[in-house]
Amino acid sequence: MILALDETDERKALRVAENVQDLVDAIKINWPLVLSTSPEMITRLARLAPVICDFKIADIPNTDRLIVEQVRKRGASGVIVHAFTGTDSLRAAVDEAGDLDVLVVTEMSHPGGQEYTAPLAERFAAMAVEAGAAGIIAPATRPDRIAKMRSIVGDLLILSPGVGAQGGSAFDAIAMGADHVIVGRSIYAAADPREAASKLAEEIGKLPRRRSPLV
Ligand code: NUP
Repeated sequence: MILALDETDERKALRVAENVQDLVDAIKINWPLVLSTSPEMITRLARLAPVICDFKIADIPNTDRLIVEQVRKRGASGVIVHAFTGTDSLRAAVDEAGDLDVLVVTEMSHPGGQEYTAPLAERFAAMAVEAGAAGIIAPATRPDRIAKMRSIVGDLLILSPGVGAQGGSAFDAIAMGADHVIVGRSIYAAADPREAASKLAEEIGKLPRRRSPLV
């Protein structure tokens, strides 16, 4: 399970991270937390757990490369990149990544994800394999699509957001082939984040684990 820490209050964010760090495989951070605090947050959180920077990088190869370099230097373990910018951009990100896991967005979990990302998701997944990415992001809100993506990406990591607040089930996502679920509001906005994380861990703990923990 991966915590999506979109909490914009720095103290609360750190409190939640410290509270659940032993229950999660990684902490994913996105623009809300980085912009409300500072990029230094990447390094601070990396002392607690592996950090995935969900910056959804989507630019020309040179800019992608420069962003990945900064993420890597700050101590992150993974970075999320879009595929729609094309093979050259994706390859530039992977080439710069080194030990950093590049995770490629396929089909997005929200309803709008069905408009533009879903029709191209199979191609994005194949691009991730060809570019040498570490894994993909696939929607827990549509678990059948996780199974489809698994048939394309083989052993690559599949991380699935959309659990809880967006309506998806952690159990179903893992049962359909995800390696990790990504959970934000259902944990960090819960009255008791640790209890919420424990319940989810218990739910998915009933399933056989496909692989060892992330990074
Ligand atoms: O398709 C995606 N859906 C999604 O929700 C790709 C993502 N990276 N995310 C991210 O996962 C989203 O930006 C947020 O950080 C997290 C889900 O949060 P929540 O809905 O569990 O609060």
